[in-house]
Amino acid sequence: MLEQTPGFAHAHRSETRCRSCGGSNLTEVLDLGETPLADRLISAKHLDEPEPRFPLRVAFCDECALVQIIDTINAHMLFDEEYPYYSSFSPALLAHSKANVEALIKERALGPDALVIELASNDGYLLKNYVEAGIPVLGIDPATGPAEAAMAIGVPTLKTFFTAELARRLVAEGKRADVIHANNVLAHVPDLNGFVQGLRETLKDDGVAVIEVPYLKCLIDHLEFDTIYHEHMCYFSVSALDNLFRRNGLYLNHIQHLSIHGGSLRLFVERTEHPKASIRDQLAIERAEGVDRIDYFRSFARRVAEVRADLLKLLHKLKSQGASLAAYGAAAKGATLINYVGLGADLIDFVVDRNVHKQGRYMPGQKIPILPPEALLERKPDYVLVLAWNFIDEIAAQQRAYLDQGGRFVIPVPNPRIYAGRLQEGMASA
Ligand code: DWN
Ligand code: ZN
Repeated sequence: MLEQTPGFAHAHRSETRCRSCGGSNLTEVLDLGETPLADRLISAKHLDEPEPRFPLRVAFCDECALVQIIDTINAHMLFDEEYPYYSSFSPALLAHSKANVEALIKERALGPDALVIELASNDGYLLKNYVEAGIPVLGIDPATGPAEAAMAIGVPTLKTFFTAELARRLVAEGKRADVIHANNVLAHVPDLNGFVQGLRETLKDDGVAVIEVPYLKCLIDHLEFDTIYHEHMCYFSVSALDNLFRRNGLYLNHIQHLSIHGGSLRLFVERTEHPKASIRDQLAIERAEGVDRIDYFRSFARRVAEVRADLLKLLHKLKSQGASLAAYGAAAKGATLINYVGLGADLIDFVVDRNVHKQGRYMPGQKIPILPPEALLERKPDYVLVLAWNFIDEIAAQQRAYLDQGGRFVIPVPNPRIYAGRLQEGMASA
């Protein structure tokens, strides 16, 4: 099952140097223990087979302020033919991407002679909007299923990883882009500097790279520790991003704050420097709050352990009252949460998810079965732990009938609490 890849003696490597600046001043700030791969859902026929588990440790670089995991997993294991994530199963994500594309087409007067490239283009959830507008596009994504789904809806896609070498090939073919999208991929690349150099090569002189990343400050402030898993090698502050781009001849000129995925940044990166106030202001905020210094992370591990204790206490209390429990969202972050907190099939009867590629499989580690959302009204669990808490509004609207019939949600972070269709504070109500 574990494939040996040249130059990768084993599936796992412990880093001793920073992924961005190469420095060796990495200070560990959180250890989530031996963890299965978050998106490696188990199919029924493999249920009895040994499952790979790897250390999952987070460190801060004292030189460039980058927060990163020190455990690198072979990318071919993370994004293989079984990779189950399809962006189009989230209407909110589709609407978010469509609005972004429409704004860029207008702002940059993009037309049939332009070229838009997306890195980690998945199932064409974003590029399809350019295709509909008659603007040439190229998607790049190594995951077989999503890439083929994109091609099936008319989004040309290269099924491969984006590297500096591929960038040089594209440039040689005359494919330099007016706009490069890279959503939720900068954190996923093993060769960060090579990836950014590839971005620079592939961007037209007056082109812009529009990049979305989860924002480190939201992760720490809102205790979103479950968004830490092996696919996410880096956790970005504006300080660390500014250092990374500058070192590779690009400039972070503007940022927008987004609520998606628990709080993200949309970065506007170009080949010439003309920073807007949004950058200066956020760098000043980070300096003032110490996001670029180790002390900011000292209490994180303790606070994460408190969430684990509180969630376990709440769920065991509900169980002891005779309640039945299920969960919503076979998300990667859900795999981190159930394995770190220790939520097994003894506590959670099943997980539901709209993604048909996930249904019928089992959650990594805890092996909890994944069913279609209809199972909530069919089996009527008393409580549902929302693992995809980042889409709570959408899921609550969709599950109105379940909530109206007395079903209740449990929201795990930043503090475990009951949700009955409107937020109820703390645990007291349990
Ligand atoms: O970086 C990544 C982020 C962007 O997406 C990837 N590495 C993997 C993935 O992380 P995740 O799996 O934690 O992401 P989501 O988007 O929070 O996953 C939500 C899950 O919930 C998906 O499997 C889809 C499902 N879902 C659903 O069943 N009903 C989502 C919505 C909105 C719904 O209504
Ligand atoms: Zn560094």
